[in-house]
This record gives sequence, structure tokens and C-alpha cells, in this order.
Amino acid sequence: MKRILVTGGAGFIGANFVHYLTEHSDAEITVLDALTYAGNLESLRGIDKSRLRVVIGDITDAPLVDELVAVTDAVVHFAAESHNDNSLFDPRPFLDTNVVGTYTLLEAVRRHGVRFHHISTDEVYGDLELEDPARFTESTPYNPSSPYSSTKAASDMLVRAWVRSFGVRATISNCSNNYGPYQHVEKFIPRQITNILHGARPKLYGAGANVRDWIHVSDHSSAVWEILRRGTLGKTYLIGADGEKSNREVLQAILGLMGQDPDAFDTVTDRPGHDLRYGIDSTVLREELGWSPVHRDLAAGLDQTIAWYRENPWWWEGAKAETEDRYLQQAAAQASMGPGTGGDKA
Ligand code: NAD
Ligand code: TDX
Repeated sequence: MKRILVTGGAGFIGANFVHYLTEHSDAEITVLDALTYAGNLESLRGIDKSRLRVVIGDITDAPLVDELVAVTDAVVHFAAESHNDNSLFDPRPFLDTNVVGTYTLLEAVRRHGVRFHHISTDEVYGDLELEDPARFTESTPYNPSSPYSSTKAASDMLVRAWVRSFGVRATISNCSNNYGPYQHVEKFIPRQITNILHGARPKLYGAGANVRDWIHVSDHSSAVWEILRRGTLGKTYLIGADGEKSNREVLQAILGLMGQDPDAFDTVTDRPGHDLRYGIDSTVLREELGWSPVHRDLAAGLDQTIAWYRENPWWWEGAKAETEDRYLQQAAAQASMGPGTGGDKA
């Protein structure tokens, strides 16, 4: 696998994966990214230019995708609309990119016989009860809740169908919540860190009891690299680092690490349909491929992440005001829709 095409390589996880590849392989990397609001070429700053080509373009552009796939050995597909909150207010781009974009890539890899790895999420499985000892496994039935997760579920199904019907050489990974450098300030952890750095109070949805299973983004990268090289074709792997914590616990850890009072946050209206809990059982990946996470201490990982945002305001400042404006618009839209329109599962 000398030539690797990384879609969404200017986004959070894609960019971290490109950095990982330059450090752990001698692959020649092509990034295909549309540079939506979530893409930032500055996330690729410092990478050896002789090994990296960046193509600004859309994964739904079939002729462009075909041209790039024709000259690659493998595609690692990160590009997506990735934010649940946005999907609740404007689902259309999620259908275009996550469903039609994945379809466009699958047709190209099918034509050219190219290896494909599809990046997906644990959210395709829906959610778990808070006190349930169960965790998601590769055989958990799909039960997505949001427009985002339903389009990711659809994309996974397309990959499975293209494997079975057309013999496409593909693998899928469904990972839990990532944190680390280069994550957009719309997401939970960077939003709270940058609020505190700006002197604004963090925002917790509802009571903050919802649980997410956190993994450092570099552990996600190492897992994907193992699956790409040694994974069984046609198979799905769950990626997780045993990092379950409630949102309140994570926020209070951030506040403590940043020298703030543990109660210095606001609770705001809950996300409609808000998934309660995610939890990943990654036994298959660990036993079959011998993978294990390096970052096992969430507090230490949060501390490093806080330091990164503190030291790199040039990277995130430009997106902060527009992101908070978007949250204000979404809150106003939610309020004007009135009770009962939130789709709450209860
Ligand atoms: P992100 O929003 O930070 O980045 C997405 C990237 O895709 C951006 O660079 C954007 O410009 C690009 N993009 C969007 N639409 C495109 C299009 N039509 N054509 C080309 N490029 C396009 O997302 P992320 O958090 O890095 O997530 C990457 C992938 O990982 C997604 O597939 C997501 O579903 C999956 N995932 C994310 C998490 C998480 O915690 N963030 C967890 C599990 C899985
Ligand atoms: O301001 C906030 N306050 C808050 O309490 C924000 C932005 C979020 N939250 C809560 C909602 C979630 O329970 O924090 C939790 C994490 O929220 P997000 O960062 O939006 O992540 P989530 O919705 O869990 O989805 C993420 O993980 C799975 C990624 O965005 C997805 O792309 C991935 O598939």
C-alpha cells in the first residue's frame, strides 16, 4: 500500500491520521477534502510536502473521485458531515456527503479494484441504558437515532452490500467519541475548553448524565492503520478504549484541570433525541489484530488537549465566533418549534 487516498484529510480525525501515516509508514498520501466549515488545511501544516498532495474537491464529484481512485492502492474514507446538532437543523448535507459520497467512492473502488476502509461511528447502534452492563459489539443491531447517525448507518450498509454483491475489498470500523488536537470547536470537549479560555461559561446539555466512551484520536489512527494492513476483508471492527464517562464528569475534569470552580458551567436545553450512553467492546480488534490503546488515562489526555488549545489559538480562534453564533441560531430555532417537536425518545 504505497499510495493512500485519505478523504476528509483536512478534518479532525483525517488530519490526525495523515500525521500518523507520515510518522508510521512511507506511504504517499493524497488528501481529498471539500474544505467545508469543518475542514482546515492548517491541520496539515508541517507535513513533508513531498509525501502529501492535497486535492480540494467533493466526494460526490464522480469524475474527480474516479480519477483519484484510479491511481491509488487504498482509500481511507473519513469525509463526512459529522456533527449531530447540525444534522438536526439541516439534514440534507448529511445525506449528500455521507450517503451519496460513500456511494460515489464505492463505485470508483469497485471499478478499479482498490482496497477501501470505511470510517464509521458507534452511533449506528443507537444508545444503551445508563445502568446496563452491556456494551456494543460487532453483532449489535443497527438502531440510529439522529439524521447524522442514520446517514452513517446507511453508508455502512452500502459498504456491506458492495462487499457482498460486487466483491469490493473493504473493511469498516465503528469508533467511539474521539478527542485530541485539531478537533473543531463545535464539539463538546473543545467547545468547553475554548469557552473557558475566552472567559465564557461551558454549556452542558440537560443534566449531563449522558455517557460517552472517549478515545484519544491517535489511538483511533493506530487502530485504523492495523485494520487497513491486517484486517479481514469484509469485516467490521469496533474501536474503543474503555473510556466511558458522563458529560458532567468530563466537564468537571476540564474545569478542575483549568483551575476553575467545578460548578462554573451553565446547563442548557437538551439535544432532541439525545443518545443516553455509548459503550464499546473492542475485544475482536484487540484479540485478532493485537491492537491496544496507548492513552488509557482520560485526565492526562484532557490535560494534553487543554494545553494544545491553549498553545494554538491561531488554529481555532477563527471558527469560534461563527460556531457560537450557529449554536445561538439553533437554540432559537429549537425554542420556536415548541414542545413535542424535539423528538425526545422518552
Ligand atoms: P470533521 O467534521 O472534523 O471532518 C470532516 C472532513 O470531511 C472535513 O475536513 C470536511 O471538509 C470534509 N468533508 C465534508 N464533506 C465533504 C465532501 N462532500 N467531500 C469531501 N470532503 C468533505 O469530522 P471528524 O470528527 O474528523 O470525523 C471523521 C470521520 O470519523 C467521519 O466519518 C465521522 O463519522 C467518523 N467518526 C467520528 C468520531 C468523532 O468522535 N469525531 C467518532 C467516530 C467516527
Ligand atoms: O456544548 C455541548 N454540550 C454538551 O453537553 C456539546 C457540543 C455537546 N454536549 C454533549 C452532547 C453529547 O452527549 O456532549 C456529548 C458529546 O457531544 P459531541 O461532541 O457533539 O459528540 P457526539 O454527539 O457524541 O458525537 C461524536 O461522537 C461520535 C462525533 O461528533 C460524531 O461524529 C461521532 O460519530
